[in-house]
Amino acid sequence: MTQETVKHCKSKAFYDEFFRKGEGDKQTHYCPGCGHGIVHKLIAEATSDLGVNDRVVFCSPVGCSVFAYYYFDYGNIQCAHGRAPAVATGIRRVLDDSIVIVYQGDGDLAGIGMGAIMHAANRGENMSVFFVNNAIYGMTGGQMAPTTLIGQRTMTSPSGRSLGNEGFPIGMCELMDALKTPVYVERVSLGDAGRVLKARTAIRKAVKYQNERRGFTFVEILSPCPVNWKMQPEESRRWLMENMEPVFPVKQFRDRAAEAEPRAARGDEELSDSELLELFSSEGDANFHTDRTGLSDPPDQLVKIAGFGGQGVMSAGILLANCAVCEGLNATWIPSYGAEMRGGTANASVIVSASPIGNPVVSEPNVLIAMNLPSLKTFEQSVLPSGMILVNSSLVDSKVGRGDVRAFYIPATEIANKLGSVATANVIAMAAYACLSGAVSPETLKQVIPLSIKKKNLIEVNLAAVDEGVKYYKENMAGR
Ligand SMILES: Cc1ncc(C[n+]2csc(CCOP(=O)(O)OP(=O)(O)O)c2C)c(N)n1
Ligand code: SF4
Repeated sequence: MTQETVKHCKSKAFYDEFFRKGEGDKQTHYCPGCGHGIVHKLIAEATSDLGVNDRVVFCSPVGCSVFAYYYFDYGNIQCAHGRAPAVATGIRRVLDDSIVIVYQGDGDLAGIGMGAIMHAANRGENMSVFFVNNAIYGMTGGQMAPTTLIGQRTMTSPSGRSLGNEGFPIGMCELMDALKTPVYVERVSLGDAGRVLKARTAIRKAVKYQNERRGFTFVEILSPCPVNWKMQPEESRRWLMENMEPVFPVKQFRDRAAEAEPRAARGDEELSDSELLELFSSEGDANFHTDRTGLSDPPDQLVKIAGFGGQGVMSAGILLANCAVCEGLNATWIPSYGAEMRGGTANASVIVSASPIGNPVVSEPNVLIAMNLPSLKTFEQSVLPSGMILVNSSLVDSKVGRGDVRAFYIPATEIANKLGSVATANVIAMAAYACLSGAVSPETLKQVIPLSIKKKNLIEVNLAAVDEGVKYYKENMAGR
């Protein structure tokens, strides 16, 4: 009788070697007896066996598994605490072929990230979530988590979690099961070898269903944290089975994969550029492109438009971005609001470029449009040398202090008042900027305004504001 050889080998999803800084550079960073390592292994085996390793984007949490990227030969994104499901949503929707793995602890998922996970589940995002529940905040030294058991002692519940003060531990699978959308929800345990095998099956299913585009899958894994539970590894396994499992029943809550229609590939739902513009404009008919034939591409415009709330800096930014898109350029716009609803400071960052834009953040603008004094003071020093600063001189009585930038002044609020609508100061400044920079043409501004402005009775005055801005440019700035 020949004896079958059992060969244990490293999953292809793991790096051949991992390097950590300092002492212990060849050991994993997990404590002896920790469950994270086992979960890593089960995930690695699942993706390897399904042949999807090169498509995996692993969304790491903040928690002990923050360093997951040391071990996996996957794409990895380190997500802000609790936000992995939101990050994963973005990845999954943009990289249609990706396999997105969300890996979170109980503090991360059920504490700070409760909103993100519930909404991702409710939307039915096609992703696999692995929720490692060790009933405590491991990384930060053992504080109480949403899943800490009644009576369990932690750093922040030294006399034990109390029902009266902190309520019951939260059952995440039970919450998932209350939603209509998730396709697969199961709770497993790492209490002993048999349970680990069941966890293996559950993890495989979750990845497989995602690969088949079935929808949202959620596996909660009850996992020991011997160090913060202040136990030896073996004792922690027993404690897990005897104390955690009665509170968090180990079972399959649902498996609706067979009935779930595979999600459509991304291309089927995509909108065309003109449909997108239509969607974001008030009226609709945005199906035009200004002809840039014969015009050279403008240099990249990194624009900061700043003023107080109510001055229309956000809408000026949107206007500029829409104009750029209509001219066949690329554009991004991101708002930044002060805490006040009105009267506070606000600024919009806009990038206009003939090339694809990788990062919409404008920390060093080459154009600053300062609609009030605090904006000039805040952003003047951030402008790149040789950049441009356009100041609303109606509200800013000081001059630009820097000698290495081009400074222009326009009494935008005064001109707007003469037109009968102070709210058009933003458009007047924008028209002057368009002339100064050549980034977009004033004609495009006039085409986009009727689409951007919701109140129809304000269209005429805003079109007149473009003319006024151009006029002021010609009379006072041209040729400088
Ligand atoms: C915004 C923010 N708040 C708080 C923290 C501190 N913090 C780091 S990890 C963590 C909790 C980790 O616990 P858990 O998610 O259960 O993972 P574990 O370490 O047990 O695997 C907290 C509160 C942080 N890094 N960022
Ligand atoms: S503190 Fe707990 S969860 Fe973190 S590595 Fe150690 S045993 Fe694992």
